[in-house]
Amino acid sequence: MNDNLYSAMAQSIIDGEIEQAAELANRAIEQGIEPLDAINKGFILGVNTVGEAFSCGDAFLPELVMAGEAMKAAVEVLEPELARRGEKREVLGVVVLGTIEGDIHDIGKTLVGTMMSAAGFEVYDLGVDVPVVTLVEKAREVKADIVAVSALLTTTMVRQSNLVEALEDAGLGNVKVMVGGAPVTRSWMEEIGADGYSEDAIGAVSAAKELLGKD
Ligand code: B1M
Repeated sequence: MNDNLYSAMAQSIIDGEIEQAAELANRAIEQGIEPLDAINKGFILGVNTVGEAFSCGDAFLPELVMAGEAMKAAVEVLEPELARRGEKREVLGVVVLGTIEGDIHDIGKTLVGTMMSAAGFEVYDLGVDVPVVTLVEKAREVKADIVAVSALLTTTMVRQSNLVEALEDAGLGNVKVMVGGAPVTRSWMEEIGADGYSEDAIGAVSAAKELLGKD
Protein backbone atom coordinates (compact mmCIF):
# COMPACT_ATOMS: atom_id res chain seq x y z
CA MET A 1 0.00 0.00 0.00
CA ASN A 2 2.84 2.37 0.85
CA ASP A 3 4.30 1.66 -2.59
CA ASN A 4 1.37 3.50 -4.20
CA LEU A 5 1.92 6.44 -1.91
CA TYR A 6 5.66 6.47 -2.65
CA SER A 7 4.94 6.45 -6.41
CA ALA A 8 2.43 9.30 -6.01
CA MET A 9 5.09 11.24 -4.07
CA ALA A 10 7.64 10.79 -6.85
CA GLN A 11 5.04 11.73 -9.46
CA SER A 12 4.09 14.93 -7.59
CA ILE A 13 7.72 16.06 -7.88
CA ILE A 14 7.96 15.09 -11.55
CA ASP A 15 4.76 17.08 -12.22
CA GLY A 16 6.00 20.00 -10.08
CA GLU A 17 2.75 19.85 -8.07
CA ILE A 18 3.63 21.83 -4.95
CA GLU A 19 0.32 21.44 -3.10
CA GLN A 20 0.05 17.79 -3.99
CA ALA A 21 3.59 17.12 -2.69
CA ALA A 22 2.79 18.85 0.61
CA GLU A 23 -0.49 16.98 0.91
CA LEU A 24 1.21 13.62 0.31
CA ALA A 25 3.83 14.48 2.92
CA ASN A 26 1.02 15.21 5.41
CA ARG A 27 -0.64 11.94 4.47
CA ALA A 28 2.60 10.07 5.17
CA ILE A 29 2.74 11.57 8.66
CA GLU A 30 -0.92 10.69 9.29
CA GLN A 31 -0.26 7.10 8.21
CA GLY A 32 2.76 6.79 10.51
CA ILE A 33 5.28 6.46 7.68
CA GLU A 34 8.84 7.33 8.70
CA PRO A 35 9.56 10.81 7.30
CA LEU A 36 12.92 9.67 5.98
CA ASP A 37 11.24 6.80 4.12
CA ALA A 38 8.86 9.30 2.54
CA ILE A 39 11.86 11.30 1.35
CA ASN A 40 14.13 8.46 0.27
CA LYS A 41 11.57 5.99 -1.12
CA GLY A 42 9.19 8.60 -2.55
CA PHE A 43 10.04 12.21 -3.21
CA ILE A 44 13.76 11.82 -4.06
CA LEU A 45 12.95 9.35 -6.85
CA GLY A 46 10.94 12.12 -8.51
CA VAL A 47 13.73 14.64 -8.14
CA ASN A 48 16.22 12.17 -9.62
CA THR A 49 13.93 11.50 -12.58
CA VAL A 50 13.64 15.21 -13.33
CA GLY A 51 17.41 15.66 -12.83
CA GLU A 52 18.17 12.88 -15.32
CA ALA A 53 15.64 14.24 -17.84
CA PHE A 54 17.23 17.69 -17.49
CA SER A 55 20.72 16.37 -18.14
CA CYS A 56 19.51 14.53 -21.31
CA GLY A 57 17.71 17.64 -22.57
CA ASP A 58 14.28 16.00 -22.05
CA ALA A 59 13.32 18.54 -19.37
CA PHE A 60 14.04 22.25 -19.12
CA LEU A 61 14.80 24.77 -16.39
CA PRO A 62 11.16 25.53 -15.50
CA GLU A 63 10.58 21.82 -14.82
CA LEU A 64 13.73 21.72 -12.66
CA VAL A 65 12.50 24.79 -10.75
CA MET A 66 9.03 23.36 -10.18
CA ALA A 67 10.46 20.00 -9.09
CA GLY A 68 12.71 21.84 -6.63
CA GLU A 69 9.77 23.87 -5.26
CA ALA A 70 7.61 20.76 -4.86
CA MET A 71 10.46 18.91 -3.13
CA LYS A 72 10.94 21.86 -0.77
CA ALA A 73 7.23 21.91 0.07
CA ALA A 74 7.33 18.21 0.95
CA VAL A 75 10.50 18.52 3.03
CA GLU A 76 9.07 21.53 4.90
CA VAL A 77 6.11 19.41 6.00
CA LEU A 78 8.34 16.50 7.02
CA GLU A 79 11.10 18.50 8.75
CA PRO A 80 9.30 19.22 12.05
CA GLU A 81 8.48 15.53 12.30
CA LEU A 82 12.12 14.60 11.66
CA ALA A 83 13.26 17.08 14.29
CA ARG A 84 10.63 15.85 16.79
CA ARG A 85 11.97 12.30 16.56
CA GLY A 86 15.46 13.28 17.68
CA GLU A 87 14.45 14.24 21.15
CA LYS A 88 17.79 13.94 22.93
CA ARG A 89 19.29 17.29 23.81
CA GLU A 90 22.92 16.70 24.81
CA VAL A 91 24.97 19.03 22.57
CA LEU A 92 27.27 16.75 20.59
CA GLY A 93 29.17 19.55 18.88
CA VAL A 94 28.90 22.88 17.11
CA VAL A 95 28.44 22.82 13.33
CA VAL A 96 28.56 25.66 10.82
CA LEU A 97 26.67 24.60 7.71
CA GLY A 98 26.10 26.06 4.27
CA THR A 99 25.97 25.52 0.53
CA ILE A 100 29.19 26.82 -0.95
CA GLU A 101 29.49 30.09 -2.86
CA GLY A 102 28.01 30.08 -6.36
CA ASP A 103 25.57 27.29 -5.53
CA ILE A 104 21.94 27.85 -4.56
CA HIS A 105 20.78 24.24 -4.12
CA ASP A 106 19.50 24.03 -0.56
CA ILE A 107 17.23 21.02 -0.17
CA GLY A 108 19.89 18.42 0.70
CA LYS A 109 21.89 20.86 2.82
CA THR A 110 18.78 21.75 4.83
CA LEU A 111 17.99 18.07 5.35
CA VAL A 112 21.53 17.51 6.62
CA GLY A 113 21.05 20.42 9.05
CA THR A 114 17.71 19.07 10.27
CA MET A 115 19.14 15.61 10.89
CA MET A 116 22.18 17.00 12.68
CA SER A 117 20.06 19.26 14.91
CA ALA A 118 17.74 16.37 15.65
CA ALA A 119 20.71 14.22 16.63
CA GLY A 120 21.91 16.87 19.11
CA PHE A 121 24.36 19.08 17.20
CA GLU A 122 24.11 22.86 17.56
CA VAL A 123 23.79 23.87 13.90
CA TYR A 124 24.35 27.33 12.44
CA ASP A 125 22.87 27.11 8.94
CA LEU A 126 24.19 30.03 6.88
CA GLY A 127 22.03 29.18 3.88
CA VAL A 128 23.17 29.02 0.26
CA ASP A 129 25.81 30.75 -1.85
CA VAL A 130 27.99 31.18 1.24
CA PRO A 131 31.49 32.61 0.65
CA VAL A 132 34.38 30.72 2.21
CA VAL A 133 35.35 33.79 4.24
CA THR A 134 31.87 33.88 5.85
CA LEU A 135 32.13 30.22 6.82
CA VAL A 136 35.54 30.83 8.37
CA GLU A 137 34.36 33.92 10.30
CA LYS A 138 31.33 32.10 11.66
CA ALA A 139 33.47 29.10 12.63
CA ARG A 140 35.69 31.39 14.66
CA GLU A 141 32.75 33.27 16.22
CA VAL A 142 30.85 30.20 17.43
CA LYS A 143 33.95 28.07 18.11
CA ALA A 144 32.78 25.45 15.64
CA ASP A 145 33.90 21.85 15.84
CA ILE A 146 32.85 21.20 12.24
CA VAL A 147 32.26 23.26 9.12
CA ALA A 148 29.95 21.28 6.83
CA VAL A 149 29.57 22.32 3.21
CA SER A 150 27.30 21.13 0.51
CA ALA A 151 27.88 21.48 -3.26
CA LEU A 152 25.59 20.25 -6.02
CA LEU A 153 27.53 21.51 -9.01
CA THR A 154 30.83 20.25 -10.35
CA THR A 155 31.76 23.89 -10.83
CA THR A 156 31.21 24.80 -7.17
CA MET A 157 32.53 21.68 -5.44
CA VAL A 158 36.07 22.92 -6.15
CA ARG A 159 35.43 25.73 -3.65
CA GLN A 160 35.19 23.13 -0.90
CA SER A 161 38.96 22.79 -1.23
CA ASN A 162 39.34 26.56 -0.74
CA LEU A 163 37.59 26.15 2.60
CA VAL A 164 40.12 23.61 3.85
CA GLU A 165 42.95 26.00 2.95
CA ALA A 166 41.20 29.09 4.35
CA LEU A 167 40.58 27.46 7.72
CA GLU A 168 44.23 26.52 7.95
CA ASP A 169 45.34 30.02 6.94
CA ALA A 170 43.05 31.46 9.64
CA GLY A 171 44.69 29.28 12.29
CA LEU A 172 41.56 27.11 12.51
CA GLY A 173 43.14 23.96 11.13
CA ASN A 174 41.74 22.03 14.11
CA VAL A 175 38.16 22.59 12.88
CA LYS A 176 36.96 19.54 10.97
CA VAL A 177 35.64 19.98 7.43
CA MET A 178 32.78 17.82 6.18
CA VAL A 179 31.79 17.76 2.52
CA GLY A 180 28.75 16.42 0.72
CA GLY A 181 26.34 16.92 -2.17
CA ALA A 182 25.47 14.91 -5.27
CA PRO A 183 28.80 15.20 -7.18
CA VAL A 184 30.96 14.84 -4.05
CA THR A 185 32.67 11.53 -3.28
CA ARG A 186 34.89 10.08 -0.59
CA SER A 187 37.86 10.28 -2.92
CA TRP A 188 37.17 13.99 -3.47
CA MET A 189 37.13 14.44 0.31
CA GLU A 190 40.53 12.74 0.49
CA GLU A 191 41.92 14.69 -2.45
CA ILE A 192 41.15 18.08 -0.87
CA GLY A 193 42.21 17.07 2.64
CA ALA A 194 38.72 17.35 4.19
CA ASP A 195 37.92 15.20 7.21
CA GLY A 196 34.43 13.81 6.66
CA TYR A 197 32.02 12.85 3.90
CA SER A 198 28.65 11.25 3.57
CA GLU A 199 26.39 10.54 0.64
CA ASP A 200 23.20 11.28 2.57
CA ALA A 201 21.77 13.14 5.54
CA ILE A 202 21.67 10.18 7.92
CA GLY A 203 25.27 9.31 7.06
CA ALA A 204 26.22 12.94 7.74
CA VAL A 205 25.16 12.52 11.37
CA SER A 206 27.24 9.35 11.79
CA ALA A 207 30.22 10.94 10.04
CA ALA A 208 30.02 14.02 12.29
CA LYS A 209 29.76 11.88 15.43
CA GLU A 210 32.72 9.81 14.30
CA LEU A 211 34.82 12.93 13.65
CA LEU A 212 34.17 14.15 17.20
CA GLY A 213 34.57 10.73 18.80
CA LYS A 214 30.89 10.72 19.85
CA ASP A 215 29.81 7.47 18.17
CO1 B1M B 1 20.04 22.07 -10.29
N1 B1M B 1 21.39 20.88 -11.01
N2 B1M B 1 20.77 23.56 -11.29
N3 B1M B 1 18.53 23.06 -9.60
N4 B1M B 1 19.32 20.42 -9.67
C1 B1M B 1 21.45 19.52 -10.49
C2 B1M B 1 22.39 19.44 -9.29
C3 B1M B 1 21.97 18.70 -11.76
C4 B1M B 1 22.74 17.42 -11.38
C5 B1M B 1 20.81 18.40 -12.71
C6 B1M B 1 21.27 17.66 -13.96
O1 B1M B 1 21.75 18.28 -14.88
N5 B1M B 1 21.14 16.35 -13.98
C7 B1M B 1 22.87 19.79 -12.46
C8 B1M B 1 24.35 19.82 -12.03
C9 B1M B 1 25.27 19.26 -13.10
C10 B1M B 1 26.69 19.32 -12.68
O2 B1M B 1 27.18 20.22 -12.07
N6 B1M B 1 27.38 18.27 -13.06
C11 B1M B 1 22.14 21.06 -12.09
C12 B1M B 1 22.27 22.29 -12.80
C13 B1M B 1 23.10 22.24 -14.06
C14 B1M B 1 21.65 23.48 -12.37
C15 B1M B 1 21.76 24.87 -13.01
C16 B1M B 1 23.16 25.27 -13.49
C17 B1M B 1 20.71 24.94 -14.16
C18 B1M B 1 20.75 26.21 -14.98
O3 B1M B 1 20.50 27.28 -14.48
N7 B1M B 1 21.08 26.02 -16.24
C19 B1M B 1 21.28 25.79 -11.85
C20 B1M B 1 22.45 26.21 -10.92
C21 B1M B 1 22.06 27.27 -9.92
C22 B1M B 1 23.16 27.51 -8.92
O4 B1M B 1 23.25 26.79 -7.94
N8 B1M B 1 23.99 28.50 -9.16
C23 B1M B 1 20.38 24.85 -11.10
C24 B1M B 1 19.26 25.28 -10.41
C25 B1M B 1 18.37 24.42 -9.75
C26 B1M B 1 17.05 24.89 -9.15
C27 B1M B 1 17.14 26.25 -8.46
C28 B1M B 1 16.05 24.96 -10.27
C29 B1M B 1 16.69 23.69 -8.21
C30 B1M B 1 17.20 23.85 -6.75
C31 B1M B 1 16.10 24.28 -5.80
C32 B1M B 1 16.60 24.32 -4.38
O5 B1M B 1 17.55 23.69 -3.95
N9 B1M B 1 15.89 25.09 -3.60
C33 B1M B 1 17.53 22.55 -8.84
C34 B1M B 1 17.28 21.18 -8.59
C35 B1M B 1 16.01 20.85 -7.83
C36 B1M B 1 18.18 20.16 -9.01
C37 B1M B 1 18.06 18.62 -8.86
C38 B1M B 1 16.98 18.15 -9.86
C39 B1M B 1 17.69 18.10 -7.48
C40 B1M B 1 18.60 18.58 -6.34
C41 B1M B 1 17.98 18.16 -5.03
O6 B1M B 1 17.38 18.95 -4.34
N10 B1M B 1 18.06 16.84 -4.71
C42 B1M B 1 19.52 18.14 -9.25
C43 B1M B 1 19.58 16.76 -9.86
C44 B1M B 1 19.80 15.70 -8.79
O7 B1M B 1 20.51 15.91 -7.82
N11 B1M B 1 19.25 14.54 -9.01
C45 B1M B 1 20.07 19.32 -9.93
C46 B1M B 1 17.42 16.27 -3.52
C47 B1M B 1 18.32 16.44 -2.31
C48 B1M B 1 17.67 15.82 -1.09
O8 B1M B 1 19.52 15.75 -2.61
O9 B1M B 1 20.92 17.88 -2.60
O10 B1M B 1 21.89 15.65 -3.39
P1 B1M B 1 20.99 16.40 -2.49
O11 B1M B 1 21.39 16.11 -0.98
C49 B1M B 1 21.55 14.80 -0.47
C50 B1M B 1 22.99 14.28 -0.58
O12 B1M B 1 23.72 14.83 -1.66
C51 B1M B 1 23.56 14.56 0.77
O13 B1M B 1 22.47 14.45 1.65
C52 B1M B 1 21.28 14.92 1.01
C53 B1M B 1 20.12 14.12 1.51
O14 B1M B 1 20.26 12.74 1.27
N12 B1M B 1 24.20 15.84 1.05
C54 B1M B 1 25.17 15.93 2.00
C55 B1M B 1 23.96 17.07 0.56
N13 B1M B 1 24.75 17.96 1.16
C56 B1M B 1 25.50 17.30 2.05
C57 B1M B 1 26.46 17.75 2.94
C58 B1M B 1 27.09 16.80 3.75
C59 B1M B 1 26.76 15.47 3.69
C60 B1M B 1 25.79 15.01 2.81
O15 B1M B 1 28.05 17.13 4.63
C61 B1M B 1 28.46 18.46 4.71
